[in-house]
Order: sequence, then structure tokens, then C-alpha cells
Amino acid sequence: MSELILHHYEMSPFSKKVISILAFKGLDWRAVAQPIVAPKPDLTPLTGGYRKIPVLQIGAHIYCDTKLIIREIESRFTETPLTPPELLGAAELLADWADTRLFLNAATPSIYEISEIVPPEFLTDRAAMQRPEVIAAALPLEHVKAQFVLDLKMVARQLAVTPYMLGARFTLADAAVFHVLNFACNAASLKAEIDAHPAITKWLKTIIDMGQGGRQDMDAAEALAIAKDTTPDYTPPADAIIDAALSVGQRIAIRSDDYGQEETVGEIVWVTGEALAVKREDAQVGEVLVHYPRLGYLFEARD
Ligand SMILES: N[C@@H](CCC(=O)N[C@@H](CS)C(=O)NCC(=O)O)C(=O)O
Repeated sequence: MSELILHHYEMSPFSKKVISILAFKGLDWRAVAQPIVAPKPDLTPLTGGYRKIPVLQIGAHIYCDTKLIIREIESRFTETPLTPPELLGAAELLADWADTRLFLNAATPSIYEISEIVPPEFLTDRAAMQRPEVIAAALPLEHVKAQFVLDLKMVARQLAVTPYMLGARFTLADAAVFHVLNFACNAASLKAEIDAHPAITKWLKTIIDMGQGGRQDMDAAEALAIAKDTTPDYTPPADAIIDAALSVGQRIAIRSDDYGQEETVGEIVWVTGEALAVKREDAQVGEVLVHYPRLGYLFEARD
């Protein structure tokens, strides 16, 4: 069973980053709708705790974080490469900027502005995802919005002279900047700032018009049953390494180094320079192999 199953919800910006890539590559995939706020009882049996969206499931393999999800899709489907090698480093750096700094500058003002179209518990849920010291150090909303407007100028400067963020073709850099700006369009005042740059509006439309690839919806129960009926492949990848700090067989807890502190606890099966996979067992889904990138995550030994 090697279907791509994306656990997401319609409003999720990071899901749109992955979906734009599924569209670009013309791939078939299954969409499982997950709740917009915690708890996520049909997701956490797969991840062991991680509640962020999206999560990619392939059989009993669970991929957390879009950085890793996209690399996995790219390595499995090579016919339509997303980012040529000569642009990959630049695309990953730009994607990191978009996913963190641009996202924060856009999300904070957007979330306040769209509060009437999200469930009432949404703001409390998102506030609870932040560490208290981050909340205490929060910058004034007007400043954050002004930073977003400055970010737009940099994006527009590029799109005024090339059709895509890194030149003539769609790459990872477009998917990453797209998901943030597309989400910001939900907030009227941010959409007005975006629309002040016709090159950005045109580029957004080009990506939206790419569609969603071959999407078919799937029930969460079916996705959980697929994980249960499948045995993960524990074979280490060719680039697996020996890392004394993260040795195979060790039990570890994995958690994000930014917002969302839920942990995945499991036994290390393999480690590469940029990712790792832990085995865990759950009454509902049996044995699963949960994959994480190393960038952006903390690992702590557990007995
Ligand atoms: N670094 C993560 C960030 C994912 C993320 O923040 N996703 C948002 C939704 S787009 C989220 O999970 N928010 C809380 C939630 O949906 O429960 C990634 O690249 O996948």
C-alpha cells in the first residue's frame, strides 16, 4: 500500500505548500480531514503526539513536517523534479525564511483578523501552542504587520523580474512563499497589501490554477486501518549514519523547537545526517515508523 495520504484541513497553509507540489508533480493522493484544533484523536495514534498539520502517511510510515514530507515525495516521484540541483540550496534557504519569519509576520495579524471565520476555541488553542516566554515577548501587532508589508516588497522585487521566485520555473521556494501569502489573503487588510503588488497577485493565481493534483478524500478510519494492516519497512536508507548521540535502539522523545510542544516517543530505527525514524506501537494502529527532520527538532533520551 503506497498511496500518499495527507492528513490536513482546508484552511491549513502548510498543507497548501505540499498540495501545490502534488499538483506540480501531477500526483494522485488521498486527503484525510483532521480537526483545526487539538485534540486530534485520529491523528495522534499515528504520530504518537505530534498534532501539527499536515502529516503524510504512506502505509505504516508517518512523515512529520513539510520539509521532510516534500523530500520524501521528491525522492519517490522523480519524473517531474520539483527543484533542479543548482537551485536546491537557495530554494531550501528561502523556504526556511518563508516557513518561519514570513509565516510569523503573516499569521499573527491574519489570525486576529479572521477570528470570526474560525471556531471560537481557535485563538485559545493557538495561544496554548506557544511557550509562555514567547507570548511574554510578543511584539506589537502593528509592528508585525509592518514587517509583513516589508517582506512583500522583497517578494515583489523578485516577481517583477522573473515569473517564479528563483527564475523561470516553479520550485520549492514558490511552494513555501505561496502557502503563506495565500493564507494571508484570508485577511482583508493583508490581501489589500498583497494586491498592491500585481506581480504577486498574478503569481498567486498561477499557482492556485495548478489545481490540487489527483485528490480523492478518505475517511480517517480508513487511514488508521491502512496503518494497522501494513508493516513498516525498517530497512535503513543508503545514507544512514552512526551517530553516538542518537544510537539505534535508543528510546527518545522528539519535539519541535518552536511552537507546539507535543512529543513523539519511540525507539530509533535509523538516523541520517538530516532525518531520523523511530518505531512506536499503538493499540489502534499497531507498529508505525515515524519520520522527522533533524532541522527544527529537539531529541531527548528516554528510559
Ligand atoms: N514546521 C511545520 C509547521 C506546520 C504548522 O505549523 N502547521 C500549522 C497548520 S498550517 C499547525 O499545525 N497549526 C496547529 C494545528 O493545526 O493544530 C511544517 O513545516 O510542517
